[in-house]
Amino acid sequence: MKRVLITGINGMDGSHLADLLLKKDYKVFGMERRSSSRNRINTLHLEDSITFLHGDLTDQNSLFRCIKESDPDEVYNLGSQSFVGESWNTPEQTSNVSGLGVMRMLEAIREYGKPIKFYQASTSEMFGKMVENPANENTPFYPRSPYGVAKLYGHWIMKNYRESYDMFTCSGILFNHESERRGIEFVTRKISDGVARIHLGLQDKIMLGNLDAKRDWGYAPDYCEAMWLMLQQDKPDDYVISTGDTHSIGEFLDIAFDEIGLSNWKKYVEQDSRFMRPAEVDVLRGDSSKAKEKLNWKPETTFEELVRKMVKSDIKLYHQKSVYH
Ligand code: NAP
Ligand code: G4F
Repeated sequence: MKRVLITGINGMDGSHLADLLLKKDYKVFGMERRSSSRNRINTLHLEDSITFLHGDLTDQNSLFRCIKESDPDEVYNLGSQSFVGESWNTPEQTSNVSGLGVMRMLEAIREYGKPIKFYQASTSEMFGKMVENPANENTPFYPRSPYGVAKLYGHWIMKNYRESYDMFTCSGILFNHESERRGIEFVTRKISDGVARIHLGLQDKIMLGNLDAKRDWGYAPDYCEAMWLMLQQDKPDDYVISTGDTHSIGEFLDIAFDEIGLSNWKKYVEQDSRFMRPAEVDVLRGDSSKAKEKLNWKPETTFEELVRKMVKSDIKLYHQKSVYH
């Protein structure tokens, strides 16, 4: 039985990846940070099937210990301060976790000595102000936020450890992917939750920032399959994972409101300067031909299916709560 350590286990991707690897018969260890109130909304269903370990990407010794206790064949480093907007408020913390944290985990693996395969969660935010559209593995980077810059350090240090120490390290340059488990502050979940609340009479308006932004949105469980495939190859490499299509926030709103039978979302959406960013990534679109060819991977879930799934799930969640809040 293969053993795996996943950082960021309670996040969206961490929980979906654990679901996938349990199905593939892995022994799963999930690293979480200590918190004053437990945050296992996404992993409650996994409490009896995986082992939780306490560790923090800013604490080197905790990573040594997590590696030792899990003795993994594969490590998926999904832990990160992953909210781009927040990275301007906490640039130092973001750089420490999402940048230096990668180096610390690589050091822990290197010191342990066993040939562990390593996956780094890189991001399309590294392309930022896209110099080529769609972007592929050879497109130059141009990050536009402290988060994007931190992730670029993580990406390069991963590559450097591959070249310096012959380690099996891979990077998935994943474009935006979403699911029913997405954090509530990200625009897609903010919309699906807001639409559910409007449908149930709990809210009148959704306050948003830049409505002109366009993203290449895919479905998180499809993307977790790609992460796993990368570590099953003979040689380590980096891959862009994307749908190849880009959609505006307006298009997301069209489908989300259509799901509750409303055609004119403009009556329910207001722009609010609090949600504007100091520097914006206007558009993202990826070319995942390499993943298609080498990993035999392609996205299964369409944009429309994704939006409808998220709205349906949020309506269901409110129905399941005895008291709406
Ligand atoms: P997410 O839901 O925000 O999950 C991130 C996880 O990282 C959370 O469980 C969080 O734990 C954990 N974390 C934060 N700080 C940490 C620290 N100091 N030490 C250890 N763990 C820490 O993010 P996601 O959407 O699943 O994304 C997974 C990874 O892929 C992230 O690295 C993200 O940057 C990257 N990525 C995401 C996308 C996307 O569209 N979703 C695209 C490209 C790349 P707490 O719950 O304790 O905060
Ligand atoms: O949903 P978002 O916050 O995601 P963003 O910034 O694209 O980052 C996500 O995807 C990256 C991959 O490309 C990941 F690396 C990263 O960890 C994260 O998962 O914002 C999407 C767009 C932005 O242009 C933002 O300005 O939506 C725009 N937006 C407009 N109104 C809003 C809002 N974003 C948020 N979060 N909230 C708003 O009210």
